[in-house]
Amino acid sequence: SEGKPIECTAAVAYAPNKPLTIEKIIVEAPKTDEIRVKILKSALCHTDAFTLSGEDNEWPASDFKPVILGHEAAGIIESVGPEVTDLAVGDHVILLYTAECGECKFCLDDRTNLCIKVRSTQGKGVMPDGTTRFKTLKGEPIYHFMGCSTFSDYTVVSKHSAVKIDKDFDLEKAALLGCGVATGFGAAGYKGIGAAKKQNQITEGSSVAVFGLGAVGCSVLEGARAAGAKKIIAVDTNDKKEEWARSFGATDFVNPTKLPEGEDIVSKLVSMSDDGFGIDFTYDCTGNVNVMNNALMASARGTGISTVIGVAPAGAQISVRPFYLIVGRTWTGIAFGNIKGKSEMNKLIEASNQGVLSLEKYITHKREFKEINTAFEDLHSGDCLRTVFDY
Ligand code: NAD
Ligand code: AHE
Ligand code: ZN
Ligand code: ZN
Repeated sequence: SEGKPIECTAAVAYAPNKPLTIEKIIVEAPKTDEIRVKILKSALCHTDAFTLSGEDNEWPASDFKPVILGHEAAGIIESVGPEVTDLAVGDHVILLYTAECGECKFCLDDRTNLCIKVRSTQGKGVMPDGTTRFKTLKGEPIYHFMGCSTFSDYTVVSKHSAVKIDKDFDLEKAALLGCGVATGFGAAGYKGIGAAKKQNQITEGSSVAVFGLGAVGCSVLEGARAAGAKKIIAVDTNDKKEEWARSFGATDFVNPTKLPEGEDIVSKLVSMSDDGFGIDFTYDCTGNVNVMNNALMASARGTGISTVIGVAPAGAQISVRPFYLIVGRTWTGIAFGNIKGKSEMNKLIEASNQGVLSLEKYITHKREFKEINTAFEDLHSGDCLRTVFDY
């Protein structure tokens, strides 16, 4: 089908909070600098659910356009458009919602991964030329999502939005490296991977607190263990997460809703630090701005670093007394673990092969692609880290 449209099955989102529609669609051929990928394994991330809720700043409920969601997946290149030289038909790839063109101001700066080559059109749900490669059978455009749109048998992405991996690396594990688990592990900065803007790497013997123990939070825990943190405090409102958290390296578990009368999570965490001045590295992996505020306040006076990873609903704002920053705390945020997807993916694969990053433990559910709507329910059940779909 080189150069020709493909008819295939996709799960299309037509309106906020409505189930996805499984239907036949047309996927156009890749244009210049684009590739068409046959998706083999895709996972469901909380951000897909967040977007489907209509609460995403870039996909406001008011003008929700039909869109194919999904951004955590691995597949095989079916065809390439003109000018594609570093990727070829048959290559196994992980899709990158944070692209890496290797040439822009941000790709040339080792402090960040925020490539801008395709970001503006990506935020509008179209390809770099402003049009879509997806159409309904009636010929209407269906929009792209995060430059990936993995909830389809085939997708078209920029050549900058995919990284080639070894053909013998397990594709279910590869799919997870497309978002959540890579994000948390990169945020911890083990051996400089992602490295949370280099200076924010978790150091040997430090204290860490992670709020929100989904796939993202659990991979921060694993990254903290790998980086040699001494005290790793897992914080979640769901007690069922404690066992998992400890298996990923947590030394302590705190449920903020179960604290004794008059005690709050900030003073609790500060009291757990060796010197009583707070926790060296804290992370929000919930998307809840009150948690973000608490994570900052619980970080250490003078040297604490608090990282926002969770995606907050449209309009939500963080706020603390400025004095918390005056006395030396750093408040920062991170996208895709600050990982440069093309140049650093092999470090994550190596960490997986060495057993430092236990990818298989995050796959708690497996489903057929056509069961995708049930998978959204799994995500909210509280006992799911990642559901991986088989296409
Ligand atoms: P998830 O929903 O699976 O996990 C969230 C966890 O937070 C759950 O265990 C839940 O019990 C817990 N939680 C909810 N409210 C809490 C509270 N008030 N205090 C403590 N714990 C609380 O989500 P996920 O897939 O792990 O993603 C986590 C967040 O990170 C989401 O907001 C997602 O959109 C975002 N995300 C961001 C990036 C990025 O690059 N910045 C990448 C992936 C995911
Ligand atoms: N459209 C959202 C952006 C939300 C957001 O922060 N996205 C994260 C990835 S979440 C993946 O599960 C991110 O990496 N952002 C960097 C970027 O370039 O957007 C909103 O709130 O507007
Ligand atoms: Zn995600
Ligand atoms: Zn770039």
